[in-house]
Amino acid sequence: MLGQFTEGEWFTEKYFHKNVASSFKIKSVLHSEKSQYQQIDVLDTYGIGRLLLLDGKTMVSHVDEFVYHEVMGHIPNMVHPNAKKVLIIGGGDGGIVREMVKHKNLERIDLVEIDERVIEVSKQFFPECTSGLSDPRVNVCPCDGVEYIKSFTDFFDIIIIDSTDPEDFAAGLFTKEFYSAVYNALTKDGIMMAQTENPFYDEYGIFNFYENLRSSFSVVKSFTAPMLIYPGVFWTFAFASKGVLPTALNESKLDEMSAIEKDLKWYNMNWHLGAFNLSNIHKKVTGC
Ligand code: AG3
Repeated sequence: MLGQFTEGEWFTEKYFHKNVASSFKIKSVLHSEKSQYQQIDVLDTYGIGRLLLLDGKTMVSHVDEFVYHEVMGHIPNMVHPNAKKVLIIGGGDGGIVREMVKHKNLERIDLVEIDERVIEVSKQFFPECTSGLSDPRVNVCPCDGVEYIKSFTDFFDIIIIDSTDPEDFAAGLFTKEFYSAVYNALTKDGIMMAQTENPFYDEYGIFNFYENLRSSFSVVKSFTAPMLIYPGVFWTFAFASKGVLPTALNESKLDEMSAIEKDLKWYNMNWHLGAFNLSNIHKKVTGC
């Protein structure tokens, strides 16, 4: 036993007002600590390999991390006409940076994670996620993204909000004020991406995040990709921009992406083009 978990028992995340749950059988407990911001645990599990938990919520597992990180990393790069500067807020596990560094046109990638311990624990237990952090274009800043972004105007081409659920210190990453600061920090062709929870359970009132996005951005779209370890699996993501459309692929990137996508496990350009056709429940809950 380490922290609150014991080998051979089950880790359970309860959600949707704690009336529904997902469970994973624990093979061993690799790490457990309380940082300044949250409880951080790493479990090895029988079904899904290593699992990173923040405050008892599933964040990253070997079985599906590539889905989340590939879609967040490649969609904006494939439609931005000429991206050079990227900001990732949250995402201390490094998974999105790993996908970003595959794009040669990027010159600067800032990773702003409020909890430095998430970065260190990820380096130790999820080295396949953090491999991009040593790229010379990457600057890691252990600080508050909400404050960081306020000092930039018309600067980043792509901003990714890789947050946890909209509770506690992450709640500020889903507000009108924050999205307006993101808008100001973006260049004229700028694109913002964010994770936006599960529309079936709609525990946090997803429509509001999308309304908040629409109060700043003229293009606000949504798509889904399965995240096996997140509540209810059916996971949604937002794409917002000042005019760039999510399905207008940048022709000058087609050859590079054809080469990159050969080694990806989820993303390919045909999937990308279809991803923005939404089911009725998804349209209704997001207003997209
Ligand atoms: N971001 C977490 C998404 C929300 C998960 N919610 C939950 N388990 N209740 C993951 C960071 C991956 N880079």
